[in-house]
Amino acid sequence: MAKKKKRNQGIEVEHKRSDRQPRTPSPASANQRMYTILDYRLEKPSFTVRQVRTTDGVSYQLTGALDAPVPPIRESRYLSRKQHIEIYRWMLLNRKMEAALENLYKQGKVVGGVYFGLGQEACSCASAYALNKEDWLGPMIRNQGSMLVRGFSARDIMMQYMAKAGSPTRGRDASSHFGDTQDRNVVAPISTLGDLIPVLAGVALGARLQGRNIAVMTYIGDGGQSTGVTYEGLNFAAVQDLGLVLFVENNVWAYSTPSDMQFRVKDLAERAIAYGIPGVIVDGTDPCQVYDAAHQACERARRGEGPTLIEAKLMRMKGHAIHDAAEYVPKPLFEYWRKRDPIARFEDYLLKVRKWLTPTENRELISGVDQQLDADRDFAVASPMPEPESAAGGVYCENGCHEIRPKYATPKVKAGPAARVKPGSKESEAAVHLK
Ligand SMILES: Cc1ncc(C[n+]2csc(CCOP(=O)(O)OP(=O)(O)O)c2C)c(N)n1
Ligand SMILES: [Mg+2]
Repeated sequence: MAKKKKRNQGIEVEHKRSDRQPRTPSPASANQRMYTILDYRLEKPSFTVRQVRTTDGVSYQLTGALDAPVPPIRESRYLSRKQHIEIYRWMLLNRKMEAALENLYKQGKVVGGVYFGLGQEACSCASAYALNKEDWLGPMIRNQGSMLVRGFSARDIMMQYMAKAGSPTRGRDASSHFGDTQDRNVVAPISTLGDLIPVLAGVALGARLQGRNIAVMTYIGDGGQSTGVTYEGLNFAAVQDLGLVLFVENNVWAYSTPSDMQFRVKDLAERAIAYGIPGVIVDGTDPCQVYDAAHQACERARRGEGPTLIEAKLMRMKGHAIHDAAEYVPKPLFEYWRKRDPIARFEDYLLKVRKWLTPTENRELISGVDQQLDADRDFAVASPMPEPESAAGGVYCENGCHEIRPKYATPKVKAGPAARVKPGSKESEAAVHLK
């Protein structure tokens, strides 16, 4: 009975720890329920982006306190000095690798587009850093930092974007749709938004059936969380007490739709109340807050107590992908978040506040990252493309041993607008057979 009570009040559980917040005042009436959401932030940004319809289309109007002082980094309760520096290095590698990818794209070496996590490095890197080896990760396309932390190299990611023969998918995909279910416990990103949530819940269920509780971490955006499958997956994890750690990366934009057009709750962490699970808010530009929340959620997952929803507030500092110049974003919003840059603030924290890195050590660390990236980029650029004849193999199975026979072989009519085919003509008969 006592256990049941604790479970049903899951949202309260986190507050019994050392960062206890003032008790919620008694409800004014017995009919009124009160819920609390743990909020780690040292600053609560207050701005709104509203869509304004004009005769030419739409634009976005920004209002709010944009000159607020930049918040400090919140001291971590768990991370050692060494771990701080490791996370800082991952964040640098994440950013510099994406800058290198942008250059490769501009040199025409990338096949397809490039997706960036600029401004989101703290969230990607510090969250994945909280996972143990036997836990699982399901990154989204912007979480390239998480993939680095989980053991993929910048070389793997660059080769993948260039569709090289030696890339993780051997040239079968040209962005980050790759994982490793054998060694690194990484489910490949799924572009259908929200679908990773039930998949990761399933991974946790699979582990449970083998007698283990593990943490399974995945991400969803402020836009993607609107999908039905997000509800289904998270609700399933909640009722089954599966160890899902869901980061809702609220980066203000879903492509060109501002979050104000996406949901009406004040904070997306409030959604946790409806699932009956803990909801936490962190400043997604502060790696210490991200790590601490992720660590607590992972520990809860490993204890078999169920999922946690962590909303990370941050900003997508580029367009949706390289083809999107993000012209629709009001410029002062970029200014506001640039002052809250996760890497510059963490660097400042390590050098000036904690004094855990001297300027010389920092320069050495940065040049080590640069050297590693240069070597990875040169290797990736020089490596060969796959042989065209190999294209059909290794798509549906790892070894490429399954022959895929084309059902209809070479088209008998030239592809072209269907309207041009005259009804009743020979070509139209062939077109019917081709369907
Ligand atoms: C189910 C589904 N609907 C639509 C899309 C097309 N789509 C790809 S990314 C995107 C916007 C995603 O925004 P958000 O979830 O906020 O993530 P962010 O890009 O900000 O990281 C959309 C609509 C999709 N991939 N899947
Ligand atoms: Mg978004």
